[in-house]
Amino acid sequence: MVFSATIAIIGSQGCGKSKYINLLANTSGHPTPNGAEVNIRDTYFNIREQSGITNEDFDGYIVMFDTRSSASFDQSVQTAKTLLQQGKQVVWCGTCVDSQNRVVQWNSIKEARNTLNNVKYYDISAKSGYNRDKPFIEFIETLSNPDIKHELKIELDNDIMDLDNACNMH
Ligand SMILES: Nc1nc2c(ncn2[C@@H]2O[C@H](COP(=O)(O)OP(=O)(O)O)[C@@H](O)[C@H]2O)c(=O)[nH]1
Ligand SMILES: [Mg+2]
Repeated sequence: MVFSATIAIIGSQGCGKSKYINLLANTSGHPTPNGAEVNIRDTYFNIREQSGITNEDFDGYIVMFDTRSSASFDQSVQTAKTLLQQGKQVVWCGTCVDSQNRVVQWNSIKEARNTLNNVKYYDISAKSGYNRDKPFIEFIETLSNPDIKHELKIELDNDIMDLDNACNMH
């Protein structure tokens, strides 16, 4: 183990937190009563599902919304804003991108991201596994020691979501 981190997954009811946590538990670890313990790239993550911000302090936060719901999106923008104001490490994710019913489009994400310190963003799907590990690789990059940072930076540079290009793809 190189290092370990506690991660909260925060998002509106039904946005897909549990399904994503189950996917991670099944592929990289095991479930816990309110989350999962997983090992990604030799890094141990203790993940906890949360419906909102609490007083509890985590090393990192995945703020999630359902790309099929603008209410879920709006709520996630507020959550991310609050956490960023508190100086927290945040990765923002829109899930269920396998679905044909996407309503939150890239320009909305891009615009909101401008007000969120250009927070890292990933489209994910707990159904297809799309970008499953990316938020965690991001945390390893931002939270871990400089040696690992260098190695992972190269990897992320190669495939991190480029919003300008992604806009053209969607
Ligand atoms: N198509 C699709 N459905 C999903 C995905 N993630 C979650 N769901 C569905 O969305 C619903 C709510 O998911 P859940 O994980 O329980 O949401 P939570 O309340 O945030 O924990 C369930 O019916 C899931 O099967 C996804 O990536 N793709
Ligand atoms: Mg749940």
